Amino acid sequence: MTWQLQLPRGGVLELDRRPRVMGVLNITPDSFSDGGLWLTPERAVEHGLAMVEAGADIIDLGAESTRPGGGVYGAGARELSAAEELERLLPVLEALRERLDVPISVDTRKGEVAREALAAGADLINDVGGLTAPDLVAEVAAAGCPVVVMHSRGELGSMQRGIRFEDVTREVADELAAAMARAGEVGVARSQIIVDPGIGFGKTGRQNLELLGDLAPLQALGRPVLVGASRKSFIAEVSPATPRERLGGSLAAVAWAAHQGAAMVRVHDVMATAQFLRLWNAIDSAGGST
Ligand code: HH2
Repeated sequence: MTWQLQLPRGGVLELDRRPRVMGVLNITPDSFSDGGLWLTPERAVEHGLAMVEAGADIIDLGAESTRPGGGVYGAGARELSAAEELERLLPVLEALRERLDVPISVDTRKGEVAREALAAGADLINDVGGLTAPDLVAEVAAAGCPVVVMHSRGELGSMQRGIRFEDVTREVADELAAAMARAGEVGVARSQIIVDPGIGFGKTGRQNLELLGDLAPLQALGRPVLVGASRKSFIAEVSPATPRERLGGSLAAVAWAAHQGAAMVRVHDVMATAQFLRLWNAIDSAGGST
């Protein structure tokens, strides 16, 4: 199975069931694992270039943390105005665009930020709101760009409280299907959508594990699947560790994603993940029967 997503600047993002590496670049003071590290534009650009050098196929740029509140992450992230988000984002995006050929995705929940980012050379929009914000959906439809539709329920500030799923894999897939259908009605082409189960967004640790262990209902939607489990706290629930000590657990999640044919993994540790996947693929090509 291969997918060809049309990029707004021309060209195609080709995906298949061997995961591409999406490197996380958070230009935020408050992200849970790398907040504050790449806050100056110079350091952010340097880190973006280094991730591509280390094997990233795509860079995901985020200027607003989406850390959920009400649970393991304390009070959660502070919500930014579109102007504040753009002020952080644009200098880094513009500098990276000049120097990078790989697709650049922008992680935002705001239509205005999506519009300005696409005008400044972003290739796709990563929406952790799951296409629920009408202004963002309208911008994505107007641009015709690829979009990551991540599953989440409720508001970031409260989504870790009162979590209820009867059958998490089935319900996440059904809710993503409904989001795609709603977006389709206002002009977002299904052929431009990447789906994401939203690991850590309004789910318990156990539910995150169940989602990672069974991507089949998501694959059945017929769209490429992106998995973002890197350094998340459910890893520490199984094996206690600080965010930066969670590489082993993050790679276990990448292994399960690769085994089930995910098209992309969103990670902080690009070099280790790229090496892991190269070996995975080499063993597979040599006749491994996983
Ligand atoms: N997770 C985070 C942010 N954006 N986007 C997608 N598509 N999938 C994810 O799983 C996902 C995401 C949270 O991780 P991070 O960016 O490291 O932290 P923060 O939100 O605190 O900036």
